Amino acid sequence: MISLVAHSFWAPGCQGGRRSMATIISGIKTSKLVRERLKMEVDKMESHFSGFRPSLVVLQVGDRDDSNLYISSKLKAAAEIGIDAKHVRLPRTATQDELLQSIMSVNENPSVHGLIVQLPLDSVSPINTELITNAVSPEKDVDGLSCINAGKLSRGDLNSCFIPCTPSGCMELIRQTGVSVEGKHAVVIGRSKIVGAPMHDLLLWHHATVTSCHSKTADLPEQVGRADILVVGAGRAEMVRGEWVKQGAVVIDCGINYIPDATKKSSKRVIGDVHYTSANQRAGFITPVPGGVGPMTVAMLMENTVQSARRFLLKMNLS
Ligand code: NAP
Ligand code: LUD
Repeated sequence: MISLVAHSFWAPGCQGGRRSMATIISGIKTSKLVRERLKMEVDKMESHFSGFRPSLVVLQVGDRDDSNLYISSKLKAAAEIGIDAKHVRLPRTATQDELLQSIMSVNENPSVHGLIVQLPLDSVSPINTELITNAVSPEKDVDGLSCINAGKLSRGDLNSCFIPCTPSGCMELIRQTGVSVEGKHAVVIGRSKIVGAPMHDLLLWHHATVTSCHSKTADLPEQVGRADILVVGAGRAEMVRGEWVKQGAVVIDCGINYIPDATKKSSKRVIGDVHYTSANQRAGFITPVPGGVGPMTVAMLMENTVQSARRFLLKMNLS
């Protein structure tokens, strides 16, 4: 395995002398490696199966700035790899029935292998998000958010499901550290369907002992202090303080929080859920924000789409 972790410098000024800072796990480098590998595979598919390409549809309702940014990264990655990606945007006035109709038409189109509905839905009419994520055919659910895929993951049936992209990207980053997950104590902060819950399941089935924390957890600093591997997805800017972190831990920060910054052209910048500078002095490995988990989410969506295309070829008896 090629290690893409970058050793940072020694920090002066700590009491008792110099203290080692954490090794930074680069999501930019790791995601590039994944995308390069996928491009080679897609090139092969194309030449073996007369122009066949994996295909992805990204459905969006409305026009949120953050969704627009994430979707444009997904379309760019797809184009580079050779995945045929289509962006379908419904207006904010779209109804639940209209969105369901769009999903059904993609479900029924055999030339599309992957379908995601970018969340949150930016709609003026009431839409049941759970109903929407479950309307996506499980065979095309490359976000892994349907009950069928989530259920398989929770039972450890990892090879027959789609694993949600952010937790899958986190596992890839943990793999980069060379730290084995088996037998470790992992702590996950957050229990959402897209980050925390599937992250718990993935770590569990990679044989960690897992503690799930959430907004009602009474003793968060204490729980964090027990983690050999810490994954944070709470949506609370810099909530996890460096002092809580166990010396040498692997710290994976999924948080994406926009804060005002007058020095930026956009007047804002993005920070994580972990207080990076203090955690950097305790952790063994740490992901930055930006440049950590975010680019991996995009790369793992590409991975799932190629996997879906692979399964399609197998089903057609073509591969
Ligand atoms: P979410 O649906 O709002 O879930 C947040 C979770 O964190 C909930 O389970 C909540 O607990 C828990 N939580 C909130 N405040 C807490 C606190 N003070 N202490 C302990 N737990 C707390 O958010 P999400 O969709 O999972 O996203 C989480 C973060 O990850 C956000 O910053 C989001 O932008 C980011 N994200 C990043 C990526 C990426 O690719 N980098 C992908 C997805 C999400 P309860 O269940 O009790 O409410
Ligand atoms: N909905 C996602 N909603 C939001 N950051 C993403 C994301 C790329 N159905 C569905 O794409 O997987 C999803 N499926 N999500 N997200 C968040 C979540 C969804 C978040 C960040 C990034 C995708 C990303 O590339 C960069 C980084 O962290 O370096 C740039 C961050 C910035 O704003 O500058």
